[in-house]
Amino acid sequence: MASSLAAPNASANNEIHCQGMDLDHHHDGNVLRKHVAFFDQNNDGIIYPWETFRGFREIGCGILLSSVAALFINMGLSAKTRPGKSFSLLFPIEIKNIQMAKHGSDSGVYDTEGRFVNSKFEEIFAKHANSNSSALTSDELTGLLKSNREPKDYKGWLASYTEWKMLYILCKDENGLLHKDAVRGVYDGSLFERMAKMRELQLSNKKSA
Ligand SMILES: [Ca+2]
Repeated sequence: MASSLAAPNASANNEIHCQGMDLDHHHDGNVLRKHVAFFDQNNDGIIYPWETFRGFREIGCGILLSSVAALFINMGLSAKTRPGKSFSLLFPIEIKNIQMAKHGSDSGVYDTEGRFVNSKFEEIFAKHANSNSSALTSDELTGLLKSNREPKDYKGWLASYTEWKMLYILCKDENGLLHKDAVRGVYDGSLFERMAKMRELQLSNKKSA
């Protein structure tokens, strides 16, 4: 589903968004929080569905996909990040507790405290990037997802599948490769900022053209 929704918005210049970045590598602190902080538009530590929606729009996703993502993510994660608090129909996600919303069948690149585990990150490419050591093909990505699956963890399977496939669609280059730098930038959140800036630039160029 994600592919059919996102495809019309995936521009031919995707590789410009995602590659050739000299990223600052964070080895300490809660990198998982940095990963999601982009979506907290007003920096109040809470992500509401409309902020998730705007974040997805800013990185180039269509209205329908952004709506589905916002509902899916906020409804799925809100309660997990608000331990001891009553249910809220506004589905807020509290960033300080985001590590509590980690799902199973993932790559283990975030540990239980939300820290970045470089060895697990390197393992993804050591094990699965066979045709090109610093990038994944679509088939290699499918292999990665299958090998991460924990038995009967269907929610984790779906969450991982959705995240990785969306990333692939948005960031693959013209040869269908998902580059290591782009994946690293997703883990620490820096890629989202760059994609949003690139998109802003492209839109203003279009207007002035
Ligand atoms: Ca907010």
